[in-house]
Amino acid sequence: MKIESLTLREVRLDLKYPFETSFARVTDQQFFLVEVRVDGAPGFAECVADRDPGYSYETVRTAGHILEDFLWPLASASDYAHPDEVLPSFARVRGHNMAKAAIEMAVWEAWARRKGLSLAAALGGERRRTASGVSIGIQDTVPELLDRIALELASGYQRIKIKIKPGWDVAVVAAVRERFPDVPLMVDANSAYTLADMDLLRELDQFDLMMIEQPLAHDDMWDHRILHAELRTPICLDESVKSPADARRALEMGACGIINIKAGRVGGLSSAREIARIAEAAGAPVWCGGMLESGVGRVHNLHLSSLSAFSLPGDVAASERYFTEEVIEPPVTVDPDGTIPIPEGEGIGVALREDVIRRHTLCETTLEA
Ligand code: OSB
Ligand code: MG
Repeated sequence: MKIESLTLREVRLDLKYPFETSFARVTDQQFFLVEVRVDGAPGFAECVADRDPGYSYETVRTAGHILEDFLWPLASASDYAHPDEVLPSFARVRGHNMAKAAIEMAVWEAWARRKGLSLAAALGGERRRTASGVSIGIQDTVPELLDRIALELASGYQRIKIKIKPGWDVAVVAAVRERFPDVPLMVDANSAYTLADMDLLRELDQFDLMMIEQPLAHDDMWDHRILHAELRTPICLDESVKSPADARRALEMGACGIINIKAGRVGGLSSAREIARIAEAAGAPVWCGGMLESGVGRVHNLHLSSLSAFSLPGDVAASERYFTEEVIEPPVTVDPDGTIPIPEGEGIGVALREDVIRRHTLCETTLEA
C-alpha cells in the first residue's frame, strides 16, 4: 500500500459558544484536515493539534512542520501492508503524536474504503451506536452552568462532564449536585491541581462523581497513583496516557481506574485500539474523548467508539453543539436516548462538504510521493 499524496488543508471554524478549560478560553478552532491517496482511494482525517500549546506541546504549526518535513518523507517511502504499520514507521520522530495520528487515521480510512468496510468494521468494532455525554466548559456564573446542563439533559445526553479549575470547583459541583442529584456527573481539571490540594480534592469525593479526569500534572503518573489510592472516586487519565505502554504502566501502578482514549493523543487508531485492549484485560473501563473536532474528527471518534471496550459514555456529541458551520454531510446527531448511530457506509461513512471547507481554508498544500 503506497501513499501517493498527502494534502494538508489548514481550516478555521468559529465555535457557536466559547469553550473554557483550566488552560484556555477558545472561540474558534484552527486545525489541519488531512487527505491521503492510497492506491487511488482517498482517506480523510483531522489533526487535533490546537493553535496554542495548552493541552499539549503540539500546535497547528508544529504539526504542519513535522508532517511536511519529517513524517511525509517516511510515509511516502513506505509500502504498508496494514495501517498498524504506519505509527511504527514514524519511530525515529519522537513525540508529535497528533501529527502522526493525522496520517495514520487517514490511512485507516483509505484502507477501510478499499476493503469496502466502514472504519468501525475495519477496526473490529461491534457497537452500532455509542453512548454520548457532553463536556461543558467553565461558565461565567453558576446559574448559566445549571441552564446549560438542563439543556444538554433535555437533548438526551447520558452524562455530564464539567470542567473545573481552582476557584471553579467544589462549590460549583455542589450546586450542580443539588439541582441534579442523580445525573451521571464527572469533572475534568486538565492538570490544574497538585497534591498540595489534597483537602480540596477529598471534598470532591462526596458528590458521587463517576470519575475525576486528569486532576494532576499532564506528565505525571505517580502523584495520580497517590490520589487514586486516597479517594473513593476513580481517577481517569487523559493527558498522561500517550501510548499503550503508558496505559499499561498507569493501570499496573494504580494511577487510574479509567482511561479517556483520544486517538490523536496516542498516535492514531492502532494505538488507541491497543490501549482499549490493555484496559479491557485489566478490567478498567475506557471512553472516547474529544478535542472539539470538526465533523471529520468527530466521525473518526464514533468509529473508534464502536469497539466493545468503550463501555462508558464518551465526549463525542452532536455536530450542532460545536461550530457555526458543518463540514460533513450528514452531520452527527444524537438520538433522544442519548446515543449516536455510527455511520455504516464505507470508510468514515460521511461526505465532506467541499464548498464549506474551501470557504474556511486558510492554506492548502499537496505533497506528492
Ligand atoms: O480535556 O478532554 C479534554 C477539549 C479540548 C481539549 C481537551 C479536552 C476537551 C474537552 C472537550 O473536554 C470534548 C469535546 O466535546 O470535544
Ligand atoms: Mg480531558
